Amino acid sequence: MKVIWNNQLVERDTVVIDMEDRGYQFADGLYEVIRAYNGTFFTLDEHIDRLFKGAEKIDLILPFTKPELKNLLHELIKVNQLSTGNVYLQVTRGIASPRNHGYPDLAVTAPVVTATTTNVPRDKEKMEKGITAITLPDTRWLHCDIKSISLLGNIMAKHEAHKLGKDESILHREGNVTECSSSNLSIIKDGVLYSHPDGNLILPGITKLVLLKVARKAGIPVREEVFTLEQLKEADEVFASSTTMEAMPVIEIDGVPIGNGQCGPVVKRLQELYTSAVEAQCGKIN
Ligand code: PSZ
Repeated sequence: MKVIWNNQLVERDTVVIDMEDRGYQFADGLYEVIRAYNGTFFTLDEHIDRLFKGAEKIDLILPFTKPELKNLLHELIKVNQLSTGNVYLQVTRGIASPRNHGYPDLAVTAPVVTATTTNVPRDKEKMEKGITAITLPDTRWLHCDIKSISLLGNIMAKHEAHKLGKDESILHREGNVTECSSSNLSIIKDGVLYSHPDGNLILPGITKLVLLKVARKAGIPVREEVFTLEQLKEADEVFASSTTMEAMPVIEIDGVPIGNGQCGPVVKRLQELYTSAVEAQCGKIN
C-alpha cells in the first residue's frame, strides 16, 4: 500500500516520522478525512479549502498549492485502488530540534505531510437503525473550528460514551449544545432543522454544509441557531453528521428514546438527498 509522504507516493513501510516532529511533540498540525465513493472523491475542494483556512489560522505555510495537493491525492487513490473509503491526510509543522514552544523559523523547518487510504463501505444498517448518545459538558478549547490533530478533549468525550456502551457524546457549553465528539449535531422540531452556527465552538463540517444545502433546496426550513439540552431532548428527530457517518439518526440520548426510538421521516429524507448529492459527483452508490 502506498501513502503520501511529503510530496511523493511511497510504500507505507518506508515512512519515518521524527520524534521531534512538532505533531508528535505539541500536536502542532492539522488533518482532514475525505471520503471517496466508487473511486471518486466527494467534496474534495471543500475539504482542501478547510485545510488551507486552518493552516492560515495557525500560520502554517502548506508545502503545496491546492492543485498540487489535489493531484497527489488523486494519484494516491488511483494507485491504491480506493473504491469507497476514506483518505486520512495529516500535516504537521515539521521537525524542530531542540524542542521549543515557539514556531520554528520557516527557513529551516518544512511541514511534514502524510496521507493514507482505507476502503470502508457505507454502514447502511447503522444509518437505518441509528446510534445512541450521552450528553457531556464540552471541555474542549475555544478553537474548535480548526481541524487540529490535538484531539484529547474529543477522544476523552468519545471514551465516556463507550464506557457506557453508547456510540457518541453530545457536547454542551452551559446547556447550549455545540456538536459531538467526532460529528456535528442537528435537530428537527416541527419540521424545522436547527444546527449550531459555525464559529469557534464547532468544526464547520463539510457533511453538515452539504446537508443544510440540500435541505434548504428541498424546502426544509433551516435555522443555524444555538439550541439547548432541553430542546435537544424534546426534539422530534436528532441526527449526527460526519464524512464517514453521513446523516446518522440519534435514536436515544442519556438512555431516553428520541421520538419513537427509530429514524424519523425528515432524517430519512435527508439521507436520500445526501445520497443524491454524492451520486451527482461520484455516480450510483449503494
Ligand atoms: O472516521 C471518523 O470517525 C470521522 S471522519 C470525520 C470525523 C470523524 N469527524 C469530523 C467532525 C469532527 O471531528 C467534529 C468534532 N465535528 C464535526 C465533524 C464533521 O465534519 P465533516 O462533516 O467535515 O467530516
